[in-house]
Amino acid sequence: MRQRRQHRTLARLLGSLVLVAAAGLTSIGASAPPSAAGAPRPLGQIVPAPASVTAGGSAYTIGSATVIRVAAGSPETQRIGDYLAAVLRPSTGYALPVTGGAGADGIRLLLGAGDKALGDEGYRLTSSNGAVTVTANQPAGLFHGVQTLRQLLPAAVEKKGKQPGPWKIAGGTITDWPRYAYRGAMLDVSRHFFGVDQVKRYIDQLALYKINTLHLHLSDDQGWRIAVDSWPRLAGYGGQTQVGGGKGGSYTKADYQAIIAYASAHYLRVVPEIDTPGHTNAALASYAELNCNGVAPPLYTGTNVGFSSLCVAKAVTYKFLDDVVREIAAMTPGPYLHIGGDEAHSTPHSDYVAFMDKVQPIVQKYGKTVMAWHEITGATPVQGAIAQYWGTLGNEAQVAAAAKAGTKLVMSPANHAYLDMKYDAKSPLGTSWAGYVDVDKSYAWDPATFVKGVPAGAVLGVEAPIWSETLTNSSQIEYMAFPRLPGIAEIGWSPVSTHDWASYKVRLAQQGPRFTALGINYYRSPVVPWV
Ligand code: TNX
Repeated sequence: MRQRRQHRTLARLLGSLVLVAAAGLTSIGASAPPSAAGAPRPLGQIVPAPASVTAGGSAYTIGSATVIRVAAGSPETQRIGDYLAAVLRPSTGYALPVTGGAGADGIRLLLGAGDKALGDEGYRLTSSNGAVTVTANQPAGLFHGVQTLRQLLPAAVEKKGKQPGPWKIAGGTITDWPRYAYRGAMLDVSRHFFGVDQVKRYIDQLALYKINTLHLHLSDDQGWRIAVDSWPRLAGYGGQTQVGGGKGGSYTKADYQAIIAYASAHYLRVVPEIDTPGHTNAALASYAELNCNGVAPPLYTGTNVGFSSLCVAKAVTYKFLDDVVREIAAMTPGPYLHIGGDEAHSTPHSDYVAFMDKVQPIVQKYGKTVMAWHEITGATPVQGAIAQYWGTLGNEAQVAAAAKAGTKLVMSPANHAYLDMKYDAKSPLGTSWAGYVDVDKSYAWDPATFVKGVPAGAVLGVEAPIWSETLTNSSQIEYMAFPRLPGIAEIGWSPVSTHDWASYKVRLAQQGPRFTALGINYYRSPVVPWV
């Protein structure tokens, strides 16, 4: 608070040249007067909050003569330029040619920022009357800078038909990079199946908020969702239904690769999850030999958890997992492969430990880093393993001990980060086992300190999972994810010094018209002062 007040004084002293570093943002956010018609949005009024903002100088106005300049000879930069043009052309009505020709004017997307602090995902955006220039060390940084540029324009820029404008970007400089390297969202495609187009739609939305990881929960009791050539009945039989008895579905290998390609083009890595040894009824139903008693159970369409287990004692279990991991690892360019490990209530503890001792090396054998839910810390995580924390209390000594011993954590505390929790008692969708999670609550936590005794350096990042027991279509996913997802994205991206509900809720409120323009179905939470 004190720091914030100092920044406000500084801002006053400097008049129109407002220097805002980290915490200073909050003063601008909360106290900025509503901008006059046609005035640009104040620099920094975006989600996630940028690391540093220096506002001042004249605005840039996108006009009929504006060109998008990309680094010559960089097809990837060209692609990012085309992506930006595809956003801007319909609403502005301008031609906005993308060119490799150098020039000091227009919207410039340039590689080679030469600034180590920006890392692989950071960027610098400088705006003045002559040009808007985004520079970054890597294409991922340019892509994130392009998301910032979108948000600096009026919300109507996201509409599909021509809008009046003007299209101004306030003068100044944003220098921005992420707090955490892992900023994820998980989609449960098992309880209800979501097709490739639905996943792509979610990827589009995740990219807006600089999320860089899509975790796909590809198997559970209710459905196996990915083709495995060596075990064809997994998808062919185990994928044919879902919660409630509907038709289910599964991804062909081509489908999965299409999702990965689309995710990569939006600078998201895909983390495939095959949940083991529990949450495996779909697999057990598909192959009788995977069951200890040799009898395949029926397919399951309810919502109970903890009743199924792979047969830890049988050799075929590990042949099965070796095949599955090999085929999925071969299709997955990202470094992680998630083996679940949660809620294995039907697996005796000693079996669970023995199972994890056998399965983790399989993941490593195929060149992937083991990821698992935090129950893995009750077994023996291999060197380099990542535990995904989904607890609510933050007092799990076992998790802290593992983190001290080198296991990295991805933080998804269910009472803050689970997007399938009901907002309140009136929410028509979702569950409430971790309590109601309204938008303020979902934002009210710090990944670095949530679990007592975890060294700050052990936290790799954050993830917002969305479990789909109650969700059947994109509109319902969006209603649960928005507006909580942008808050989790901010917790993952922005410096902790910017973390402040009072200013965040003002910036979030401004996202409302943007959600609408993008056709995103969102919950009008009463805790947000929507504009
Ligand atoms: C717990 S949290 C689960 C899932 C459920 C979810 C519902 C975790 C790792 N497992 O099986 O879908 O609760 O919120």
